[in-house]
Amino acid sequence: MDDCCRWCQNGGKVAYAKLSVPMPEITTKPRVQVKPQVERPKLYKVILINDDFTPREFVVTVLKGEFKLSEDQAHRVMITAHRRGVCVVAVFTKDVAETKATRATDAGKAKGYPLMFTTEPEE
Ligand code: TYC
Repeated sequence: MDDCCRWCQNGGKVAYAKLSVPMPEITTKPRVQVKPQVERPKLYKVILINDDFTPREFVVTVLKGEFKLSEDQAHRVMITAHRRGVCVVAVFTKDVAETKATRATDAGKAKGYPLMFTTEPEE
């Protein structure tokens, strides 16, 4: 007859404790909506502004060079700005829009023209 220990009174039998107790399965629902890991970058419009001095052909050349528009697309954008005062050229991420607007404006400045491109966030 084996004694378990001097504190046990189990009639001489050794008592073995179960060592691993199974955990109850608990599922929890997140209290707040999980934010998606990737987000679409905010887009910015590059806007061409009309003036009375820059030659039409120069505006078309800048639009083709900086924004990769075809002759036809560049002419349409130029004539829209000429008639209405402004025209959206294209949309890009913030950095790209600002860089292109600055480069295109500087191209006019280098020739002494007041040609102007600005950027604004899309709705
Ligand atoms: N209005 C200019 C002209 O008549 C041409 C022009 C068009 C200039 C569009 C700027 O964004 C512009 N020579």
